[in-house]
Amino acid sequence: MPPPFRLMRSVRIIGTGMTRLNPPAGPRGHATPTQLMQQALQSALDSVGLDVRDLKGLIAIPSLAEPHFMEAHYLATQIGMLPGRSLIVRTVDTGGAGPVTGLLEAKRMVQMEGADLVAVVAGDAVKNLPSDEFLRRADQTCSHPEANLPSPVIPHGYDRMAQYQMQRFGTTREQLAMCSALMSIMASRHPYALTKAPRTLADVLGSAPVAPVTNLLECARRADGGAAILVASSTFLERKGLPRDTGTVIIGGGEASGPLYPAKDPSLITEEAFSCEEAASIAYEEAQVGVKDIDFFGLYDCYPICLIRAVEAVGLAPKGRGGAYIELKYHELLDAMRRSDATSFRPQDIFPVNTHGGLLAFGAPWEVPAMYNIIEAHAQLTGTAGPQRQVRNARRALVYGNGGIFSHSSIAILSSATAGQSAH
Ligand code: MLC
Repeated sequence: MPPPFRLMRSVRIIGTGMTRLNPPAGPRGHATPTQLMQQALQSALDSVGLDVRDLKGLIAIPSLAEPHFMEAHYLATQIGMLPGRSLIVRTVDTGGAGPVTGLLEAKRMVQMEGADLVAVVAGDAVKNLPSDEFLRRADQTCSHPEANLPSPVIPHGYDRMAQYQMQRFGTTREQLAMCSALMSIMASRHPYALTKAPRTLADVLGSAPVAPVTNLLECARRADGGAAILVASSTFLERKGLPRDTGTVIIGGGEASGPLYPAKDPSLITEEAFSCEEAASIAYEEAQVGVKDIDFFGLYDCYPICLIRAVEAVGLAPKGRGGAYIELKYHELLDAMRRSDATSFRPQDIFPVNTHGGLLAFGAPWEVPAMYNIIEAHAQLTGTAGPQRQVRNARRALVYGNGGIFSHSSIAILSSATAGQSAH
């Protein structure tokens, strides 16, 4: 007799795991990216009492410190998931957008390929690469004679986009720097964040120059770390006897692509170079929600211009006004900080964005950090972010990953299992 037909009601994140950032060296030295991936995956599986043998799919994001041919196959073989039957593993490379692309791909694998439990895993150890080796590898990624970007190539690439924003929309140098100060306030409230104390605008503007309008404290904070998320169908939950309201539901997603490197000069850059707005509109449309329905935003912020373009793309600020919006929120936060004590200060009420501190302040292990946006969103939607960071009544979240230099944007919209969206 065929098994009874069961409607798959939703696809959801059911567990997350992460290593500490910059974990101390063990007896055999610092953990490799593969070891960080394995530790994070194990902690995600442990969080819901599952085992590697429960996995039907695996998506891995390649690392910079120790890249492997077919990263997902390498990892799946290492952990004993392969060889096996009816398993599917894939490597996803959309740069820093990888974790969100991976999340959306995992949803498709659950819906279309019958893989009812899929892990998305990333890990890297770029902090422990010597600076010159890190730069040699990082410079190669987006370098091209046509782009004419000096080393460090990536900071200079984003700097050029920031100069475009300043020339075209009047964004100020201070507004760019405020992004870093804002993120440091958020990070100071997360126990795992590398940045432990808020920094001032003067700290940011006084840090070492890296490119014409970019200083050291405005660069993604290089780190080692691993992170993993588990994506499952509602039927998997039923089969395993897990509660029906476990996790957060993936209710929509969108992706869009831009060029790998910017035009030679800020005056030659056009709006098509940014892919975030398009990805956001696709995601909103699929989820049938708008910006007002979102309670928490996990926005990619490798450099200030990325955060400024993100607040515009998701609709928190009109086009061209992202810098002004950041300035407003920065001053509101400073006022609230002055007026309150450590327990009554709730920055998340004013700015429910990156409550963990983002790439600028939490820490950025190369292509891993969008994982932290997803993990923080999951914590917010399951009400487990803790009193320092919890957004009140968080029901829906938007997470954004960006790869290259605005070269790929992936956005997912998540809903708490109790927000009445389980029909998606
Ligand atoms: C660096 N430091 C910071 C910081 N950035 N501290 C606080 N906040 C930040 N945001 C600290 C470091 O921890 C270190 O302190 C010190 O400053 C020097 O940093 P460094 O990295 O060791 O210096 P150096 O080797 O000279 O390199 C500087 C740099 C490099 C700016 C060239 O850090 C860099 O390239 N960073 C950006 C990395 C990057 O581009 N990531 C990808 C983003 S793009 P201490 O105490 O530890 O010595 C993206 C898209 C994609 O995300 O697809 O990937």
